[in-house]
Amino acid sequence: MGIARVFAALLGSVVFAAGSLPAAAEKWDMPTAYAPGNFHSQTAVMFAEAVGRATDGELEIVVHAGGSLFAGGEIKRAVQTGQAPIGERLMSALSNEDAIFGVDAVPFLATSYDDAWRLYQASKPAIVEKLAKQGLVFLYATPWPPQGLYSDRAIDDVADMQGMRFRAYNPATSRLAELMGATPTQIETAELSQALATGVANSLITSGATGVDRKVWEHLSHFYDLQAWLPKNMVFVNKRMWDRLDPETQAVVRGAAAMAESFGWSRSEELAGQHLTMLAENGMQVQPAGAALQDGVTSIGQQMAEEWLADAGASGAQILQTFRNGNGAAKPVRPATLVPTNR
Ligand code: PCA
Repeated sequence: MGIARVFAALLGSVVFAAGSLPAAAEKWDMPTAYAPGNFHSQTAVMFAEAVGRATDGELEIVVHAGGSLFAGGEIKRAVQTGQAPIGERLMSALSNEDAIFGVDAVPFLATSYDDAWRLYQASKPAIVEKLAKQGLVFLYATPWPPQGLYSDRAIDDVADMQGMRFRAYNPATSRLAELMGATPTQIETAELSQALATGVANSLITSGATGVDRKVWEHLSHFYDLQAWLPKNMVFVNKRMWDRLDPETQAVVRGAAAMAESFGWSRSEELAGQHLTMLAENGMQVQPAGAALQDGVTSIGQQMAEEWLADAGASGAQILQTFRNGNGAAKPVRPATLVPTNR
């Protein structure tokens, strides 16, 4: 497809290191949790291909999407313990380990791609440092499209969520469900269709991307475009495995990661509207949240922002200050050559 060609064209920038390779060929399995067709998974595959080409196959990264190698909830630990050298995980799913990981799932803190990028830049040093302490090397992070509310009935107000069975994907979505009076259950996307089919859940907050990946229109009827936050997936490497790479190969991996990140951010933004169109084409009522619902979730969001700050302490306050001062570089403009040629 066009995207792959575009990515290949960019390889020139990392091929410089191809003359200097690791001593012996390495194969790295890369577990990820989301559908093979999802743009995060596709970005990971392109990243892997870029590394493979630029190292002439000396470092081969094989993506295992859809939780096929490790379920989403197991990936971080698998990489930390060296069962997998590299992996991708939803950052905010780890907020029980450190509130810093939950910075991008605070409702209504950063709701546009530009703000999400600035929040990312403001929080990145703390995230990188936290992962380093856990024996992990951070590579790149890309956002899911803005989060909205799905349900099997009309929801006009937060009160309508009372007693709903709510699918959560991280501690913040569980907390949000509780504050709305719903009952949360933590479910990975790989299990989402089944949970909806069996009635384990009848509502959730997620992106249009996940709604499309899991064909939620088979079970749910309404989508409210809250645009509440843009959570990120992040890719990290086991430090011991990283240290086995020579500096040139590390530079290749970093270069491919930077390209993957820039591509992932652009692709997410491009797809956001298309996903909502697909939900509507498949019979869902796709609409902005009504004022009462939007206001209700916003005030819950304010409470959650205060709770997050209390958990995240001085480091969280520093991140918010940097973000609110408008610091953090502006989002990179996608190079013209990255525009997909298939549309
Ligand atoms: N999809 C993932 C996380 C956020 C998103 O948009 C999920 O639903 O698990």
